Amino acid sequence: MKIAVVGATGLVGGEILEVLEERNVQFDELLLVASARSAGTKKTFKGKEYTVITMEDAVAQAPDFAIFSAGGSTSLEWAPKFAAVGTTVVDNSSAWRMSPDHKLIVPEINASTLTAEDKIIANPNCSTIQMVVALEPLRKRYGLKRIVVSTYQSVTGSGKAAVDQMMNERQGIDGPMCYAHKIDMNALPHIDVFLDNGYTKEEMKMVNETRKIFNDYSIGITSTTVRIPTVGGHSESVNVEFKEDFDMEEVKALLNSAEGVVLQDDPKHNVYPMPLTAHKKDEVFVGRLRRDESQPNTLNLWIVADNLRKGAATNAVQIVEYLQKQLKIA
Ligand code: 2RA
Repeated sequence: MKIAVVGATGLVGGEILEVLEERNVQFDELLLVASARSAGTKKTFKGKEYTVITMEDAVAQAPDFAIFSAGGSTSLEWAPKFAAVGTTVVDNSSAWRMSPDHKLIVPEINASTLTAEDKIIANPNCSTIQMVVALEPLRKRYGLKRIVVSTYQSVTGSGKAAVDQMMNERQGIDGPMCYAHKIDMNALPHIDVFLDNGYTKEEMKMVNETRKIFNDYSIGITSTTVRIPTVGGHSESVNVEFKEDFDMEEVKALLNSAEGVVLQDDPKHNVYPMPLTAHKKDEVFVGRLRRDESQPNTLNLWIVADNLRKGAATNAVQIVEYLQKQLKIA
């Protein structure tokens, strides 16, 4: 099996390599791919040195899989070229997520919809993935009526330069700005660009992607996404109204047994999910469960996951694992 990591020199690219190693994904050949500017640089993987190659060279080698984290415009241009030589592409950008002809996959929820004909598969936005993984067992049991979500998103979601800005500010160093404002000691209710409806693209991704993944366009969803000066993971406060009432002990049992979910809910002993404890982990962590006493059938929960892991690299690698194991691709 030949696999390409496209955008291998970026934060998510590096995380993809870590996940491939940790999960011992078997392959015969690994291609590290980046822009012409980065081609020729060296990266070490599992003790072996690799030379980063260009997109053209990677397509010519027709890998079985290509995991992309290289931005939407690169994906729009190059994913079809890889697919044309038989490569199955798993793309982390937003380029294909809302395309009616492409699937938006979270393995715990809808991997079973995949077929060998799917050559460009979209990985959802990080903030969407962790929310739908946590809600899936509750959706199946109680039905979803409405979701109100507020996020507290790690700076790593914007990439290495944003982390550098935060650390420079923390050390009192003037440096390049990735955000409209200082990020350290601050909270920015501004992730991606503002749209005509007053929401940001990030907020509308959570609305639109969630409905597509659950294949339920009746769910009411509203979102506020906020950047905070942390690394390690995104946190989300979710208020979810179900179609029917729920039993709290059953909710905890459903979450405890749900694939990819870890329940951390013991406030009396200061046990609840946090970015510091979710960092470099592949699961979605859920806690602070409490009934919303202001309206029936409604639950509050706190959801944390490493946005570079389950929010991007791990979810993409899990899709490749599913294709290999269930569909016997490569
Ligand atoms: C962010 N979800 O956190 C977006 C893209 N990774 O910046």
